[in-house]
Amino acid sequence: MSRWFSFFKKGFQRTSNKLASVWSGKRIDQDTLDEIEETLFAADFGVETTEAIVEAIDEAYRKNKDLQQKEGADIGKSILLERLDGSEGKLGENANKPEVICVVGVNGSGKTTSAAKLAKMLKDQGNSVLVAACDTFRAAANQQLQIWCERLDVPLIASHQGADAAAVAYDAYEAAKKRDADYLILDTAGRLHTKSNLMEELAKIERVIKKHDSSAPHHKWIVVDGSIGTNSIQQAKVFNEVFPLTGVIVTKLDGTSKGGAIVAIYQELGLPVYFVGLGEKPEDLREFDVEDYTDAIFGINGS
Ligand SMILES: Nc1nc2c(ncn2[C@@H]2O[C@H](COP(=O)(O)OP(=O)(O)OP(=O)(O)O)[C@@H](O)[C@H]2O)c(=O)[nH]1
Ligand SMILES: [Mg+2]
Repeated sequence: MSRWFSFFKKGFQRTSNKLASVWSGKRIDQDTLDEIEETLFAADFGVETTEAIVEAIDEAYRKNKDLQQKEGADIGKSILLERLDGSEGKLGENANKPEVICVVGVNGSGKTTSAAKLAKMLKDQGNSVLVAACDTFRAAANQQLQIWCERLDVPLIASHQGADAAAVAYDAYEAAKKRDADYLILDTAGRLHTKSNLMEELAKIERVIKKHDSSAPHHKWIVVDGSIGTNSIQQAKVFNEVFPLTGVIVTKLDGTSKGGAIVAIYQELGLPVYFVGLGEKPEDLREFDVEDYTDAIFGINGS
């Protein structure tokens, strides 16, 4: 079984089990097709992708009434793979010191948790990491990040509530430079793309970071709650128009998530998915792996 397969599988258990049970007879029939359609649609894949998969399996079925389930699953998987072509974000070799990652998004999407998990992952890989609490808006924000950073033994730069978020980012960059840090992660306050003063704050953070390094922030990732489907995709889309992004972290794919949001997010935004959140623990962040993801969706055992 491949590395992350079981994590993905755990994440989309509902969709995965449902599709696995669809393949309970040997051959595909009309009922199977209906159930695949229902399951994919309910799993937030969106109408277009759902139809494309069902039509492709249907076409193969009409040509071959003896079409086996495994063949049907393979057809579905190949369509997903096609649609996810280029969707894997790779952090790659660190070319900048510090490489600046800015996480943004609407309230409660999982920014702070993901920033902390990411700090842990990068630290575990041998990097020196600094985190900046640029959420100066919410009273408990600093404290939340402080608890995480203490737990993970990662240095944190923070200020007081109501402080200028861009000033925190500026100071954090200086501190990161001084420490020769490999990565600087900026956690920002949750905001709606419609709040222009808050969106301007992000632009300001970007401007002050650029005073230090004109190529920074090197990554501007939106953290999207993968369990709220089309709603979160629309939010991310407009966010990207106001504050252009370079990638996505999809969170909360454990629990109630149905998994399909990743495909819809990639199709709508065209931005690579770097990481996925599959729980609340520090280690519950994974690099996005298309093969494992599609296998898990189609209930195909990882190999
Ligand atoms: N199950 C699950 N919960 C998550 C995941 N990521 C974050 N959470 C939870 O979601 C809630 C919100 O997470 P935060 O990291 O505080 O979200 P945020 O985007 O920083 O929120 P604001 O700063 O208030 O906008 C917390 O209870 C987290 O534990 C995930 O991948 N899976
Ligand atoms: Mg937060």
